Order: sequence, then structure tokens, then C-alpha cells
Amino acid sequence: MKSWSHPAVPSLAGTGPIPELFDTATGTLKRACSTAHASLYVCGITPYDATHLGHAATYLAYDTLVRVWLDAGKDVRYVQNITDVDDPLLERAAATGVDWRELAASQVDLFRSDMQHLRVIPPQHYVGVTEVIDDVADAVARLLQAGVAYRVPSEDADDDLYFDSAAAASVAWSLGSESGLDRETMMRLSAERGGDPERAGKRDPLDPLLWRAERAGEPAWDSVLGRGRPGWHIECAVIALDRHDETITVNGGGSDLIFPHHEFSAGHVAALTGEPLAEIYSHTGMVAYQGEKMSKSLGNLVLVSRLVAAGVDPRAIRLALLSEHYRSDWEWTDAHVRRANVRLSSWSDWAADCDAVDADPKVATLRETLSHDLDTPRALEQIDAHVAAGQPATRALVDAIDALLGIRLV
Ligand code: 5CA
Ligand code: ZN
Repeated sequence: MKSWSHPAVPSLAGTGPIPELFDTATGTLKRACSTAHASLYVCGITPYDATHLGHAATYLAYDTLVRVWLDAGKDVRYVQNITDVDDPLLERAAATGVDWRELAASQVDLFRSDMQHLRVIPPQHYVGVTEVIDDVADAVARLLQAGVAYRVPSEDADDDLYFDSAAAASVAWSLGSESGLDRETMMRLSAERGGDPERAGKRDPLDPLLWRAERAGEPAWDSVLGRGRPGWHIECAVIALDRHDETITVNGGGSDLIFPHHEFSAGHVAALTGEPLAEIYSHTGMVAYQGEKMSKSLGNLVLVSRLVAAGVDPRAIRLALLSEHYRSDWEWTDAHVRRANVRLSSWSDWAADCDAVDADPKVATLRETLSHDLDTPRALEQIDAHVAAGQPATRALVDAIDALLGIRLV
């Protein structure tokens, strides 16, 4: 699929440090990327009710990582998916009487325009699952052949195919190696997040669906497995593998994806290649609103497009989201926009008479701060302090704020 246009990113003198990033699997900070290129796979939207501020916060976190990597001189390879066929999308389409393809297309369009407003650097590959059905079916066929997938009969359709978590255990992955969760928690999360632990005929209640045979009234594609459609985790495993030819540096998404989604995407990739999916499994905190996680299923949404339509400067939305650390769970309030507007106007006034000076020690401070697990709140405070102290605006620092934080002031 086409993504969206690339914002201008000023190039800065010198290079920044290689960032350290928190890894969920080990619970430690890891140096993200020791090679010349850095690869990133981020779980994209399921296109209905896009783009709420929780999504936006997650994509801005990885946008910051991309910007820091580019500044460190890395060649960045970025892939993002679109879950453009899945149960929640089909349910929403049915409930609203809209064709699921139209619903997906309109929401992906909205997402593109939101990302553009927020000046998010686009992935090089933006891939819908409907574009890779054959690749998914081939991968599932290989898993069957390898003895790590099995058939589960159903009353109303051909057999569905499931992943055999126990048989797939290897040095590269075993159940829990990404999430580190105990079995009881996994059982609860599986039931809450799209799994089907109650389904009869599975070898382990946690085993996830790889391929769903066609049901009446549901979309399905011809494939080597017969007619059907992909399960969720195999979609991301296959898209990540198709577009990256080795273990990726960072696999990212919200913390609601730690289990089961990223656990099993990692399991599928390990079973297909013998290698881990990623060096670092990175997760963003959840943005809440009115006391609950902002989510399409609850409907407590603040949409980027509505804020923009109401006249909020997209740079203020960006600053509001960057003012919280990407790993924290936090609640969106109107005060976030108010504070961001004040910040944007004070920074803009400061930058208005910027000197054509192309070196500024503050650039190193900004680089250093962001390299510690993308500490954007601290970076914003440091710039506030600099502005408040009446320090002169230099072209070098104004450009660094643009390149690293995505905020163009002049
Ligand atoms: N299509 C799948 C991933 S393959 C999916 O989770 N789609 S989504 O539309 O529900 O979410 C898109 C991204 O936003 C995911 O990375 C998800 O973890 C993240 N996300 C969803 N809700 C929030 C929230 N309230 N706060 C922060 N991030 C969120
Ligand atoms: Zn995903």
C-alpha cells in the first residue's frame, strides 16, 4: 500500500549516539543497533476508528526512534502492517452496514492524513494483510510440514489450523520467552485479546489460530490451504519476514500486544527460520481517557483528525504526546493541549529571531537525552529551561528540534 509523504528532516552537523531502548523480553535497556543498518517492524492499525491519541502516541514513539537512528547515521529499514481483514473490523463493518473493504480503505486514508499532519516519517513498506495472503498460506503450510501446526475440526467449516506452541519450542523461542508472563496471566490475556482458549480440540488452550477456514458470509481467499483467511499473529510474522531478511533490531507496538500477539509472532518466526524475530521487543504504555484505556472497543476516543478539525495545531498535538514518556501509562486531558500550546508559542517566539549559528552545545544535550530510552519529556523540559533562561536561538538547535522531535518552529 502507499504510505504517506516524508516530512522534511534537516540534516545536522555530526552524529548522535546510538540509542538505548528498553527490551520487554529481558527487562533491561539494550543498545539498539550495532550494525550499519537498523530495522524496525511496528504493528500498524486495524483500520476502524483511526487515529486515536493512543495510536498516535505509539507511532510517535517509534518516529522518535527512527529520527534518533537517522541522526546516529543508521540506514533505517522500517516496515508497518495494516490488519485490513480481522474479526473486529468485520464486526464493525457488519454493525454499521458498510462494506469491510470500504471501511478499511477510508480509515487507512484517515490514518495517512493524520500521520502526515503529525509529521511522522513513513515506513518504507506499508503492507496490508490482504496483500500477502499467499505468503501467509505458504508459511502456514511450512509450519504444518514442520510438525508445529495442526488441524482443529469445526462444525460449520473445513478444519482450522493452529500453532503447536509446545512442539515449536526451541532455542530461539518458547512460550513466555518474549512476554515473561506466567501461565495464569497468559490464559486471562488470551481470552481478553482475541485468543480462543475455550475452543475444543486444541492441544494447548493458548495455541493461536494460524488459518481460519472459510465461513459463510466472511471474506476468504483461495490458497494452498484451501479457502480461508490468516490468523492475526502469523500476519505480522510473515510481513516482518518478507520485508526484512534477518532478525530485526526492534519489534514495536503498544503494551497491549505483549501477549499474545508479539509472543506468538516471535514464536512463528522462530519456527519458520530458527532465529528470533527481534533483538529488542519494545512496547509503549497505554494512553487512557476518562479513566480507561483509550480503545476502539470502548469508544472513549480522542481522534487526531477531530482535534485538527477543531483548529488545534498538529505541532501542539505532537508536543502534548511527547510530553509523556513512551513507556508510561497515562491519561489524556485537555490540559495536555493547553500546556502544549503554551510551550509551542514560547518556543516559536524564541525561535523567531534565530541566529545563523551552525554549532550549539545544546544539540549534544538533546541528542544525549533522547538516546536514553527516548526520554522526550526530559528533552522538552531542557528546551523549556533554555528558552526561559533567555538563551539565544541558534539555527543548529532549531534544526535539531525539527530533526529529532519533529517540531518545525520557523
Ligand atoms: N493491528 C493490530 C496490530 S497488528 C492492532 O493492535 N491494531 S490497533 O489499531 O488496535 O492498534 C494500533 C497500534 O496502537 C498498536 O501498536 C497498539 O498497541 C497501539 N495502541 C492501541 N491502543 C492504544 C492506547 N490506548 N495507547 C497506546 N497505544 C495504543
Ligand atoms: Zn501486529
